[in-house]
Amino acid sequence: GQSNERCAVDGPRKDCGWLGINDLGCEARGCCWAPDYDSNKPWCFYKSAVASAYDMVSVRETDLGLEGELQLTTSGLPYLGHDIQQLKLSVQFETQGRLHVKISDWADSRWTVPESLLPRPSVSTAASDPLYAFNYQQSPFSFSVIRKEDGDVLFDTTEHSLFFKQQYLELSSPIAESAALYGIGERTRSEGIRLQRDGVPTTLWNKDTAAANADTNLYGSHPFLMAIAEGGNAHGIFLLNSNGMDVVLDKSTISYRALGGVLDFYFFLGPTPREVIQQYQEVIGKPMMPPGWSLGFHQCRWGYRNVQELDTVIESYRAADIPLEAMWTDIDYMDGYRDFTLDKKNFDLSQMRALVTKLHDAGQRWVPIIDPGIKVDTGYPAYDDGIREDIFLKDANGKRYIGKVWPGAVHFPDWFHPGAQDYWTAQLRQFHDNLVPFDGIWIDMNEASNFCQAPGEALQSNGLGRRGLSEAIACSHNISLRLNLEHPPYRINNAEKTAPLSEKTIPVSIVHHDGTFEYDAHNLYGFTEAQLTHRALEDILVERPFVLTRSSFSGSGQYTAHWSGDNSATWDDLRWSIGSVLNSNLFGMPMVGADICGFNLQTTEELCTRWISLGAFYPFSRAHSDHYPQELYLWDTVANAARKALKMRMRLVPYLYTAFKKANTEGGMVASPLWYEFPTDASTYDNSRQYLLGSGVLVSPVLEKGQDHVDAYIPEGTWYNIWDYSAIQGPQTAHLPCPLGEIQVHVRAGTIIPMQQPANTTKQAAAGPLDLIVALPPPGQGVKSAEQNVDQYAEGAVYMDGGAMAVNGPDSFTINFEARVSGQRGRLMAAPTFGGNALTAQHVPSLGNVTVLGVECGSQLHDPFWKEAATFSNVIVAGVRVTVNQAEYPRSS
Ligand code: MIG
Repeated sequence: GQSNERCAVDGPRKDCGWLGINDLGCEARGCCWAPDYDSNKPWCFYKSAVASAYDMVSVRETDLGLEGELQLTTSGLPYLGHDIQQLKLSVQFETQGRLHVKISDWADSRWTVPESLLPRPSVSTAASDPLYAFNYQQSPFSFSVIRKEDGDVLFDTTEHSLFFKQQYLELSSPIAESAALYGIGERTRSEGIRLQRDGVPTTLWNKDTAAANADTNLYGSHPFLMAIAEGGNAHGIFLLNSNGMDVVLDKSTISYRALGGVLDFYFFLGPTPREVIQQYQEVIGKPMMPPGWSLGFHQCRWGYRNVQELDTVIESYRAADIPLEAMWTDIDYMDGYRDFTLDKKNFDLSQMRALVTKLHDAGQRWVPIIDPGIKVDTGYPAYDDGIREDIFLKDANGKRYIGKVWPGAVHFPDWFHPGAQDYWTAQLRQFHDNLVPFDGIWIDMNEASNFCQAPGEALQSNGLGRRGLSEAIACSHNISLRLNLEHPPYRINNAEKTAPLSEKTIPVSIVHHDGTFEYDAHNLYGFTEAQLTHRALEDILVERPFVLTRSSFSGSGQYTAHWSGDNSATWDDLRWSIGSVLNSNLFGMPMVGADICGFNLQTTEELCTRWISLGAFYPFSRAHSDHYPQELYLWDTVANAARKALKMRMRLVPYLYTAFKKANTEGGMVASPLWYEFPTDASTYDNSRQYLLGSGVLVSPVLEKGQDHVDAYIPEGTWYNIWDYSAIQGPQTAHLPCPLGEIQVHVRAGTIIPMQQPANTTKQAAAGPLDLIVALPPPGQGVKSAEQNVDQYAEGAVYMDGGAMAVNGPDSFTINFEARVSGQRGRLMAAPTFGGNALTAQHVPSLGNVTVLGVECGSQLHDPFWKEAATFSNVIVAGVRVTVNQAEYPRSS
């Protein structure tokens, strides 16, 4: 027993407590207590018996790799519970860049993320020439993953214990101190997206904590890590496990500590960051293709009081000539916060219909919010249907769980119930078909958030029920006192408190219809809701679905857009928003934005001005606030900035849409950190102040009060200011002027950017011709073409599909553009491919202005130089317009 041993205060400490444990609690665990104010060493730590080991007692080769049996030989950390004696190791060489290493219980009876929710890629033969080697030792069992090319050890458990207990799994590996690490969220990263190696656990446990709280667990869980080694080789590690967990990174080690499930690891060998993301998305699914309209600008506020107020906002945007694609409505529209209903007085049915008709007639959209909690209220159809179909979550005694959210007492749908999809689709359908035809759905509070403070807390459900019966409803009592679920022996660092896992959410002792414990599936609640909502909209709408979710898990990006949650109107939050947008992209949810101008607190004119200049270039661009009126037309400075930035966004919609199509079909990010494109440039690794949209647009905002310049890192190559076309040469850090109302945005030489007209809705914008910016590198620089004698080269593409449901459907087309300059001759080519028949592609726009950057005005301007480029009507060379013919451009009819 460890209790007779002495406490080695100066040695390495293995954490035996949690934040807030005291000397008595610590001693009760038989551990050592030694406060240490100078470092972040644990104060409560084990005396010994800290090792755990297994032997591999048998191993055999399989078609895909190998399978082995592990037997416990050394049991450690008795306080954390009993060990599972016999384990199964399965190693699969799935693809050249992807290795799958799974350690589960021998009987395979433990919780794993259901295939129905996240189908794993099927593999039938082992990769023939993988980029990795997998090595193992039998006694004690350990394994390592090595990059064959250079022998780099990516993961190695040799020096570390393997713990596999009922409620505690642990596996660790060295990770090079020189590696730049990213991922492991969702979390607002106050220090930027590069992970700190400070030993503070990053906790994955979905929680309704405002995003304004930096460096704590938030709404989503993504156990995915990206590492860039010195020299630029990247790899990824994904632990597919939905249980609560801590991931601890210090200078030399990464350690995973999960509260259940199995150790299901995927290793992605890259070697580029883009390839790592693509390999990751082959497992979790590629990002959904957003409908084109969702790339317009969105306005929301919590606190719009009535239809007239919505109408005033819409009209004011029109009057101010600021783009507005979609008007949003928060929970205010509902009748007593009942989902799928309208408040009779302030959001009268016929007035709401008239408003939405008016929006639709103007090419605009309406998106309402839906929360998962269904009000307990007999006579309310969503409640009655749910009772009849028995789809609400129940406690272990078979009683429906009662929680508290905005409507008062609620039941929560059990998304794992086989009837849940039909129930949810039917509710959304009746709302859409019989009440108001929404264009997309915003799902909030799906961690799930629960206001019940204590079991038995009385709920004032808004007065009387519909039938006039008075209700005496209370938060459900703790279903059963499963303390081992509420307070597992190992405490994850949940919201940095000593809170039980169920704090502010559905109790973890709830059992789903299929027997799943909420303990295991908690982190999947928002993911399943998003999946069901997406599928419901596929049935109900004729257009591609648009769902916006707060809570997420690895794989959510296949179904939904995401916003970063409740930020505040502060300069810190403005700055942090870039990291949140980039992390969401890293996690496979590229359609993402932060609440522009800030959600909590009163914004200021200057902050809001800077925020819209930046937010216009978020992949998902929505202004939202907690009751504060901060629509963009309310201040002249903000309105001017909004017009400037949002009109440029509207110009860029074809470019953005094409970037989303690429992510949707090939995998990848849409907004990316600079290292995504420039992985060997170490000066990009700590940059969380700028980002790229697609591979050709660089966004460099001002993020501090009172500044009129931005210090922007300009990566290798030539870059052109998107407004005045001035060129700047990288790599350098440039001190660029950026007065209030402006933002620095650059186009990368080598890129052709498709642009539409600067209208206020995507529909109007798409009605006009397509313009191109052809950004040529200066002669002799950055030539990508394999062809000989090409001095300047640029390429780009545009994908369009008229908003059809299917990607690459019959109405879709892609035009690949290439510009080549050899000596005094230039040529611009457009090569179309049609998803269906060229004749059915009705949406091919005509070509408008083509702006060619990177050629000198003068000798090259005239014949014969642009004769061969002669495909477009108005070609502007170095600012001068020349007329050419349009022979080669595909015409629709
Ligand atoms: O308890 O619906 O993050 O965007 O405005 C707050 C009201 C509930 C939280 C969301 C926020 C939304 C608010 N919701």
